[in-house]
Amino acid sequence: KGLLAVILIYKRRCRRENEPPLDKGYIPWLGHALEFGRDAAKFLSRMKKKHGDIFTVRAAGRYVTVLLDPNMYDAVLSDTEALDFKSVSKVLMQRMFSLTMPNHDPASERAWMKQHFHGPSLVQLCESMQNNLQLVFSTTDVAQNPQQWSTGGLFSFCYSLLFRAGYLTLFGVCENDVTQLDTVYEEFRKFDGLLAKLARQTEKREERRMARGAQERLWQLLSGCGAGQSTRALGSSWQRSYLEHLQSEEVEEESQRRAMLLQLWVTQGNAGPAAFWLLGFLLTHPEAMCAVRAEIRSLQLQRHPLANLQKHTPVLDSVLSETLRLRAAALITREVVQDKVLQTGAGQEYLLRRGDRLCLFPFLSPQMDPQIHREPEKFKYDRFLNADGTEKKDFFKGGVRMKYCNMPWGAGSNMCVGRHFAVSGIKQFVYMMLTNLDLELCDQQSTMPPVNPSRYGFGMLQPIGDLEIRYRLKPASSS
Ligand code: HEM
Ligand code: U51
Ligand code: U51
Repeated sequence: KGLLAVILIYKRRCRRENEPPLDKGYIPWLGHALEFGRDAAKFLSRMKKKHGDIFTVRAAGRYVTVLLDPNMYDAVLSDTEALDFKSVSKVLMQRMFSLTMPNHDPASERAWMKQHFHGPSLVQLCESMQNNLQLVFSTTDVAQNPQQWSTGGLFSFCYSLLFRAGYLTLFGVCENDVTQLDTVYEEFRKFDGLLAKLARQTEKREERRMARGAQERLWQLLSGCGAGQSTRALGSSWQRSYLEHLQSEEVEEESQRRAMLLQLWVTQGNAGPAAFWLLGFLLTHPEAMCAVRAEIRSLQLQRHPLANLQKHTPVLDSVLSETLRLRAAALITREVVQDKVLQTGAGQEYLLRRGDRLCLFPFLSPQMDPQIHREPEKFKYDRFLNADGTEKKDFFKGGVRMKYCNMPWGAGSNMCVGRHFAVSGIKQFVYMMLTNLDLELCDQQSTMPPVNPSRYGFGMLQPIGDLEIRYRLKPASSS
């Protein structure tokens, strides 16, 4: 009877005056949820064609208003009164990480993160990351058998190296036990592979069992060297500081343990995949590879200290921006906690209803918008370069200059806190691989593997399959 009432209530919803076009789909309650989850990019571009830059869809009992006009993103994201991040992240934390934190305050968490990932601490973290990348690289087969070619998948190669180095930097291992890294990486990949399903609650029973098992083992591995959770036993000062932060918020002990896995995903889940796409694009676009190698050679001739590497690589920066434009695809979701009026540039007004959700998807616009970027599906390494070699920042849509032509980090008050750390790590890694390795495709004809469409929404995309590469240490003289 309750169910019937719920169905009747949902059935009654219809578009009111001044509300965005409403598209409920044919399936009761579920609406468009399946199509949304299977391939959000495809689904949302279909809806965009049908309805324009703003519309409301039903997905699993929820009404989600989707906004795809980048000129409105700022105004929307700055209204944290009416649009709430907390309730959405609460649901996701529970589903993905089995984590509840009743006193959790995203604002103070953000402030705490900033202390570490901005300013002087950032410089230290980046240095430590550089050292750990070198350390991790030196333990690979290829570094230990000079002259000998190794083969393998580029995705695994990038993800495992960046993950291990990042893990050493932020979490650390017990008594220099580097074998722990292999275990953590393996369990993390199992878990990471199931995250999208957990978030949508579409996992099969067997998958649920696997995910929870990996979670359990990761909680254990992350909980420090000693038996109990004493802060002293933890491997790194960042992790200790995080624990103290949680304790100051009176998060209970079990949740403290579980929150470590959330942080592991937040800090390590994106850089590896980003580095994969970047190197993959270079390997499949020889003119881009040439341009990057030329830039590196000129840096070496000028004997730039590594610290300057961050500032003097316009070509590599453009390649990275282009990679993120094509493969960074977070879905920015907020809960509407007060009725709200949205104003379009054209002067039109749309009502948002309290209790609905609002989603922005910068991947569709500005990133893949053909009115802003010509041939948007194509990788063009110099898309973000001016003719004089400086960074290109002017992009137009219908004659109007765009404030945002690329939004891999989101925008406004919740913009990615870790973006400088991520960029630094990716650039260090790419530089290290290109200067230390002979790196080539196993099959010169191979193309980039396709994107896994079920991961739209979760940050950096991942491939289905991998790109087979061959690599060996460069003879010392030629590096
Ligand atoms: C938030 C993307 C790497 C930490 C975000 C958001 C995006 C994003 C789009 C905004 C979410 C929203 O507004 O709903 C990326 C991409 C990365 C990356 C593309 C790598 C290529 C990292 C790293 C860290 C990190 C390495 C940590 C060291 C965070 C945190 C937030 C966030 C803590 C939440 C900020 C807040 O709630 O105010 N990220 N990120 N991210 N990111 Fe990243
Ligand atoms: O939200 C539910 O209860 C299930 C809805 C399942 C269908 C789509 C999920 C989408 C839509 C838009 N509803 N909220 C947004 C959700 C996207 C989730 C991806 C978030 C990834 C977050 C990673 C931290
Ligand atoms: O629904 C949203 O608005 C969040 C979608 C965000 C998707 C990807 C952004 C992630 C990844 C890891 N990139 N940077 C980190 C960012 C995580 C943000 C913390 C959100 C907490 C969600 C709890 C599951």
